Amino acid sequence: MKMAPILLPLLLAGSLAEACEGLVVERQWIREAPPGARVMAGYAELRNEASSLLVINGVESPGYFEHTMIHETQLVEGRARMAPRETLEIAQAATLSLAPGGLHLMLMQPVSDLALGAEIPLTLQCGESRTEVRFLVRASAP
Ligand SMILES: [Cu+2]
Repeated sequence: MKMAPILLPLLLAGSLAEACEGLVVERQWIREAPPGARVMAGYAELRNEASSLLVINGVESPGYFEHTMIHETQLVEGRARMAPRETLEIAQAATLSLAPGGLHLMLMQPVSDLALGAEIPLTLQCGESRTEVRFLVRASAP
């Protein structure tokens, strides 16, 4: 195992940030988009199993999307509009749904077209903590 001394520092560097305490992500998916699409959206069920409020304050997907944000779709005078959200707050033992027509992860400027069935890593940020989850590219909700 001559490679071990080289690989070990890389593995340690990648795991320096602790995972978001109590965060459980389920049914996560990214809606398939036509080739050349500049904007995609990610959805999931976020559950807080910690004993305190969980605050998510960012999302990123380096290598897959140039720019990512938390968004909320709201009906304003009968029209759907998207607005950025700084944080998602999830009460103890609560589940927050990111779903079409509501809260979502706005995934902009994909580095390349994402094929149906691809698994894309997204990192959710909770203060200094980070949880990486692989989102499946699907045509519709799981
Ligand atoms: Cu959006």
